[in-house]
Amino acid sequence: MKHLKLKDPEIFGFIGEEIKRQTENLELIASENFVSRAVLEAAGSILTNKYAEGYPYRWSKKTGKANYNLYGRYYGGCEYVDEIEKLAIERAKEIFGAEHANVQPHSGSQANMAAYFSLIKPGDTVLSLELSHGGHLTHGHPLSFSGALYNIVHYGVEKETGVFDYDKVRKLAIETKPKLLLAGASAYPRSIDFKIFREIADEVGAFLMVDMAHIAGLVAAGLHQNPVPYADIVTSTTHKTLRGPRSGIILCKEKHAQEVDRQVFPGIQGGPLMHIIAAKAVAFKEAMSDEYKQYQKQVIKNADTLAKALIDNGFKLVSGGTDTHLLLIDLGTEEEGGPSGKVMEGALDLAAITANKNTVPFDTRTPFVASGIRLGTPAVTSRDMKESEMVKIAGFIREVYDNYDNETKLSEIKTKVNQLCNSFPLYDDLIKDFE
Ligand code: DSN
Repeated sequence: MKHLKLKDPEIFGFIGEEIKRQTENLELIASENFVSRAVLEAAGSILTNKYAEGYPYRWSKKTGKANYNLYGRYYGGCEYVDEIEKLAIERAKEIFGAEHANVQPHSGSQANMAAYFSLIKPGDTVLSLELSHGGHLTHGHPLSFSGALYNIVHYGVEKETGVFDYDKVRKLAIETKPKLLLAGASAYPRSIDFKIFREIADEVGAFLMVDMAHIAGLVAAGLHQNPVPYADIVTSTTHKTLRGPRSGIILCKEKHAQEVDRQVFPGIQGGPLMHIIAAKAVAFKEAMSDEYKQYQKQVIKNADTLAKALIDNGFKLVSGGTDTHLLLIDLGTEEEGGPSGKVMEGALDLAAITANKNTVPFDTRTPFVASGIRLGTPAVTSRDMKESEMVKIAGFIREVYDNYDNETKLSEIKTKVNQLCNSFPLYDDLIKDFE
């Protein structure tokens, strides 16, 4: 980092502060993770200099297939980035058993936009999970392109159980006849049965799209049902459980492949981020290893242990626990007293615990205040924390809850949290650049 330090000490300084924050604080945001040094090196490489609009193949008019022997770029000098993108594509296909992979989406939102544009037309009906029940902005929120362009109908979870009643989803699908049924969530702690979603889609003649952003790493390790065999199109981010760089990906059936490619480029995006595609390829290689499978098993074990320990500490969890990497504390209504999600998030921050406020199903507070805290174990597991640390973390969270308006106490908890983090080193050699 010597060049950055010299040329731009302000940015250098803030990166230094951020690395300190990431290493000394307890990262419990369910959608965040720590990438490997190899992924980081690829993401920070000279590949950022290269324009490569197009694809490392062309769709052959004769066979209707993608042909790696036909030049598909709009710029010269792509011979090496072609090889990189091909590796990313082939590895993604192998991991998830997909017929086609587009590794160019810059983000999950852009992947979702390309999926919608490939399958349906503005004004068509989409049936998806309500945001406050665990869905996502791009699954039809009025402020997102998805809500603005399509006729959105939502299904939700059951008040008593916090999980889907698939029969109710089916009934709603029969009543509303969506063109697109969307499965996938950003705050749903339980596993999802994509086979049932496929059956419902078939019953009403809808396409099935799955956004597996949160669970992609678990799917890659064979620890969650794989949506790829069931869905027309599967989208994902690559930086959550999957532990790659901040980006997106689309997997689909061959019959949708050309249209998906067209929608990503030139439909939505321009030049692909080749440094990030290289980092995705590296992450995909890591995802094929035994070590990665062990890591994902530990993510789930840790989430389960954290859930049980939180319950032992008196917390209520949406759906009573988790099957995945994610859990959702229900802090109760305003009338019941206690901190809101917003207040609890702030108190956790003061204790060096990073998490996010989240609405819970049937929340009576606004999303900006919210009645829940969403937690996840991918990041703490990447720094090698195990079950005994999860029990300690649940204890810290209880202490924060009991002292949410006591800054002195929160500062004492912070010291203990920092100590715990310091005994699980992260990016040690990188930190040296900033000392
Ligand atoms: N913002 C992501 C999450 O935290 O789940 C979803 O895009």
